[in-house]
Amino acid sequence: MSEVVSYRREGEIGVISVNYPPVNALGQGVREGLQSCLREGLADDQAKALVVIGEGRTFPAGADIREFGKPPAGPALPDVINEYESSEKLVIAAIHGTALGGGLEVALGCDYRVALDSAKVGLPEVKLGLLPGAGGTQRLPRLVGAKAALDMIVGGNPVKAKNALQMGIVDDVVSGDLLEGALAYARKLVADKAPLRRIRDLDVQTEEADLFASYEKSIARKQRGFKAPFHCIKAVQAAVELPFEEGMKRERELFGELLVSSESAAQRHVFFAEREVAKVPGLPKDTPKRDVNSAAVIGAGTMGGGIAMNFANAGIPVKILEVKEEALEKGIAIIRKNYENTAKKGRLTQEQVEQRMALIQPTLSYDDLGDVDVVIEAVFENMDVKEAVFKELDRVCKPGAILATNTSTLDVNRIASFTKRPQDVIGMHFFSPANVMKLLENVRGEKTADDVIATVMDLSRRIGKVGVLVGVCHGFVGNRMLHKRQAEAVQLVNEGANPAQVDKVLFDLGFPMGPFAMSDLAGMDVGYRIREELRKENPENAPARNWTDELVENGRMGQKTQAGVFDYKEGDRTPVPSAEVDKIIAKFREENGIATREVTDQEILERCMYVMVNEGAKILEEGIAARPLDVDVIWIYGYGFPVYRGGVLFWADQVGLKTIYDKVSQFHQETGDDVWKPAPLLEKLAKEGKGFYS
Ligand code: TC6
Repeated sequence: MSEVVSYRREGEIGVISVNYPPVNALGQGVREGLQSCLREGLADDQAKALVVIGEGRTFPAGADIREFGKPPAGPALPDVINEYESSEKLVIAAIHGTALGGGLEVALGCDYRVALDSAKVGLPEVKLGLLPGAGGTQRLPRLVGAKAALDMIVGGNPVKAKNALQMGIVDDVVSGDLLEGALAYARKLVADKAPLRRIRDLDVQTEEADLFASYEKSIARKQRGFKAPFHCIKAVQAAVELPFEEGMKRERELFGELLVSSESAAQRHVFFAEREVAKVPGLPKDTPKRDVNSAAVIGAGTMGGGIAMNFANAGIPVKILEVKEEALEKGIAIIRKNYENTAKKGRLTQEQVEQRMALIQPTLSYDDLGDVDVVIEAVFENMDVKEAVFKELDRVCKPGAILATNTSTLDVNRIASFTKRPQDVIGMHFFSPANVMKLLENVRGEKTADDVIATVMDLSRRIGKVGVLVGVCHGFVGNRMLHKRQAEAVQLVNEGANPAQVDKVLFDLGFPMGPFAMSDLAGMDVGYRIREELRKENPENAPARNWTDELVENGRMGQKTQAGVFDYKEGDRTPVPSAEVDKIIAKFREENGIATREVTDQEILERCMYVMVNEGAKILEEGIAARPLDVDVIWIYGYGFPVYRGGVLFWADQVGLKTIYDKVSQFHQETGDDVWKPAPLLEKLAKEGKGFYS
C-alpha cells in the first residue's frame, strides 16, 4: 500500500484517505495510492460505497506543481480519475480546505460531492499558465453549463462551498465533522439505492450561440500575452462540440501545448518565487516576532491614505496623522471615497465600509502615537522633513515600536540615525496605489534588528502584500533598476526615437504601459524632484539635465496637468503624442548639439531591458537582493512585469545571458557609460554558459 494514501472501512463504507502534507498535492505516490486504494475498496465485499477524503488541512489542492517539466511517472491523473468514474460502487468526495485543480478534478470523477461549509473549490490552473488537464474542462461544463464553467476555468478563482452547492458542483454542505457528514451522506445514498452518477454521461448546456467567440473577445485586453486563458476556452468549446472521449483528447493536446510553453514555465516559477521570498536567507524561521495589533501612518496624502487602508482592510486599527487639519480631512475624505467606490462595484457592503472607516482614526498630534506597535512615515521625499518626523517618533513612540519609512529612494540608515533606536527602524516601501499594488519592499538598515525584519515580513502577508526584503542603496531594487531604464528611454529619445515608439516596444513586451506613460501617471515632478535632490547633494555625480526637466519646467507634470510626455484629454487616461513635446525635444537636441538617427525597436528593447538586467546583476553582487527571485517578484508585483515572462531575470535567462552580456559590453564600448559596464556576475555567468537560475 502507498504510504500517502490509505484504505480502511467504517461500517459499510470504505474510506480512502490522502495524507501528503502540506496540501495533499497529487504527486506520483498519491496518484498510485488513489488507484490502489480504489481497487482495494472495490474488492472489499463489505464496502457498499466509498468516500475519498484528505487528511490535514485540505482535500488535494491540485497536481504536484513540482512534477511539471519532469519526465512523467504513471499512473497519469486522467487515468486514475477515469477509474474512479468507472467504479461500479458509488464514490463520494468529502471536501474541506481547498479542492483545487487536479483535486477538484478527482472530486468530479466521483459520483457525489459533500463539502465542509468552510471549503472552497476551483480550477486555478490558468494562473500557472495551464488548463485543467485531467478532465476538468470536459466534466465541469457538463455539471454547471458552459458559461459558468468558462468563468471558473478562465478566471481561475475558487468558489465557496455555499456557492458551489447552488451551482451544483457539490451536492451537500455540512458543518462540524466532515468525515461524519460524508459517511452519513454515503449511508443514505446506499439506503436509498441511489444510482451511479457519472458526469461524463451528462449533456452540456450552452446558453448562447456565439459564447466562445464573445468570451474570447471579452478577455482579450485583460489577458493580453497570456496563452492559457485562450486554450481554456478552446477546451471548454470541445466539451460542447465533441463527444466526451474526443473532448478529453482535445483537452490533453491543449494541456500538452501549455505544459511545454515558456509562459507556463514562467508562471510556475512565479508561484514558487512568491512563496520563497517570505523565507529570508539567514533569518531563522523561528525568529521571534513583535506583536502588531495597532498601527499609525504619518501623512494623509495619496500614499499615506492607501497605506492606512491596507491596515483597516486587515482589521488592524490605524491612526493617521497630518499636521494641518484641512489636509487630514481631505485625506480621510479620499479614503472614504475609495471605499464607497469599491462598495458601488459590489465588492464591499456599506457595513464593511463603515467598519473599515471606524478602524481609521485621524489625529493631528504626535502625542497620540504613544501606544501604537508600528508607525509608517509617508511624508514628502526630503531628508530634512524625514529627520523632523523621526525625531518626533523617537520622542513619542513606546519602546519596541517599529518605526518604518516609506521612502522610495532615501538612505534608510541615515533616517534610522535620527533616532536613538536604529534597531527598530526599517523601510516599508509601498507601491502606488498603495491599497492596490501587492508589492512591499522591506528595506533592512545596517542596524535593523532581526525580530523587526521577521515582524515586518509577517506583517506584509497579514496586510495582503508580498513582502520582499532588500538592502539599502539609492532606489533599493525596484526603483534603482527603473531609474536606469528610464534614463535609457530618455536617452533613446535624445538620439532620435520618439516617446510613443519607446512606450510601444515595452508595452508589446507585456508591460501594462511604457516608461513615459508610467512617468506621466506617477507625475513627472516626482522624478524631477529626485534628480534635483541628487544635483544638490552630489553635483559631481548627479544626472545631467535632460528634455524631461524642460517639460516639468514648462508645467507638464503628467496626467494630473493633462500634459506630460503625452497629452491627455479631460477624464481620459489615453496618452496622445504631443506636438508641443516634439518641439521641446527638438529644441533640446539642437541646443545640445545632438544629431539624430533612426532608432530601431530592437535597439529600444535591448537598451531598456538589458540595462535593467545588468543593474539586477549588480544588485545581486552587492547583496541588496538576496536571490534572483527577489528581484523578479519585485518587478512582477511592483511594476506589472508580465507574469508570463517570469520576472526580469527569469526573462534574461530565456534570452540567454551570453547574448545580453555581449550587447552590454558593446554598449559599454560605444558609450563609455558606467551604467553599461558589465556586472562581474553577468560576465561570469555568461562565460560559464549559465543563467541567473542555473
Ligand atoms: C493542476 O492541478 C493541474 C492538473 C492537471 C494534471 C494533468 N503542488 O500557498 P501556501 C506548497 S495544477 C506542490 O504557502 P496557503 C507551496 O509551495 C495545480 N506544492 O499555503 C508551499 O510550500 P512551502 C492546481 C504546492 O495555505 C506549501 O504548499 N492547484 C502546491 O497560503 C503551502 O502553500 C493550484 O494551483 C501544489 N499544487 O495556500 C493550487 N500547492 O511551504 C496552488 C501548494 O515549501 N496552491 N504547494 O513554501 C495554492 O493556491 C495554495 O498553496 C493553497 C494553500 C490555497 C492550496
